[in-house]
Amino acid sequence: MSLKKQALDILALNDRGTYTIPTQGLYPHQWNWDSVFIALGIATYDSDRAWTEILSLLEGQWPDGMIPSIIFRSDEPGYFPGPDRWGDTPGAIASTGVSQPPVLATIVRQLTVGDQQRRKDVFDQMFAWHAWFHDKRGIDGLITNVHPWETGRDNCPEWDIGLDRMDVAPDLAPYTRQDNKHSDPRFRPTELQYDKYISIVQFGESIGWDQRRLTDEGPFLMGDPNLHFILLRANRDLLAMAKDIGKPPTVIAQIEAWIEAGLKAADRLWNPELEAFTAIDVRSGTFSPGFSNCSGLCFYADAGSVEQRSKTLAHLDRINADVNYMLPSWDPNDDAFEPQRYWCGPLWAQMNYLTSMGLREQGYAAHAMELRCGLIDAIEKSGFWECFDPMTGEGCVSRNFSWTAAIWLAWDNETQQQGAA
Ligand code: 9WN
Repeated sequence: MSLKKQALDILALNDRGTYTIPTQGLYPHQWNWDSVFIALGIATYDSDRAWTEILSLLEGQWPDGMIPSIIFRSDEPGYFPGPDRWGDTPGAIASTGVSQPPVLATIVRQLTVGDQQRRKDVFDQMFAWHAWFHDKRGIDGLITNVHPWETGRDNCPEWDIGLDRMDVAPDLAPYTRQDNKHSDPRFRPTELQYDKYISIVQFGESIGWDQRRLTDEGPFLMGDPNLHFILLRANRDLLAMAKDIGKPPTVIAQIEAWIEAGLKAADRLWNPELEAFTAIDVRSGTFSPGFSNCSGLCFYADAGSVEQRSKTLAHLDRINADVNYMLPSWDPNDDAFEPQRYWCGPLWAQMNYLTSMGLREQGYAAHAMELRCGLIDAIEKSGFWECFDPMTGEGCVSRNFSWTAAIWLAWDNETQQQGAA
């Protein structure tokens, strides 16, 4: 069967009418940034259904503007922690109490070229979400995260510094993991990491999900290049849409101020020892020790000095020489590199998509192509997995994965259009 047919079948298989699950079994609900990438793929053959995916995600928005990482749309018991563990959340639909990387405005801008009405329909909700990030997770312009799940990069070794500094809650209520029933435990986070993930959830629930308190007083607080650069880029796209649909000067000025603050604060993520953008433990000032697959998002955000960008390209070249399939989620030079364990090494479709997009926009077509080929080669070898071993191209964790299929379709569509032009 052709790869295109396989990708279309996966999106059909995971379609739940108005939203799409990431994969059957392991992730039976609606995930935030998954839905946005999925919309990008669906848009290649059904723009109305793609738009429904975006609107359904927005239905989960909280009154304070946050769009949660997971919207629990069914009673499906196969995912832990489910709605019971997150407790009472203020959105119209039960959800988690943390967010995920805001790729929404960037993809909405792509999906609505020439369609001012759709932009108008969702603008205020996107603006409110960005305001939420700045108000609730901002520390002098730096966007932080209170939980590794909020970064979308769960067990990346970046978070070890912050997790090592926190204790498992002494009164942690007993729980049973479900993820390891659906996938091989050697691919997934460890038991101790899960105890800490659930301890943070327990803390958030105990303070009624007061989001500023969670940032200021919670057990975990790190600055994340993924959230920071993705929001910075999303603000640029929001600004372009604000101008296109004639938003008032106050709105334009607010977004411009966010961009300026984001550009300035990016320097706080520059690890002087490694000479790369990495996560930082905000409370201790300690930097993460390796280059991850969001370190190169400075191009996507159009941030960083000439020198920072050239050092970043040098890291990409170094890593390209070490692996067979770009771009690993963790630095192959670091001891914590594990090529098959989730965010400790495997390459991920959505990260290759974003990094490669930034590189291409900034004029680094060859580097962009290495990332595109890394993913496409892995898919050709193994199929549409959640992530892939960067040494062998073998698929890891879950198969029939929605965003991997969606990104393949988006790139395939782009190639067809270029060929036709
Ligand atoms: C927790 C759904 C999600 C992705 C994340 C990825 C993983 C969940 C988990 O799966 O996280 O949100 O249980 O491991 O890390 O990026 O959105 O695909």
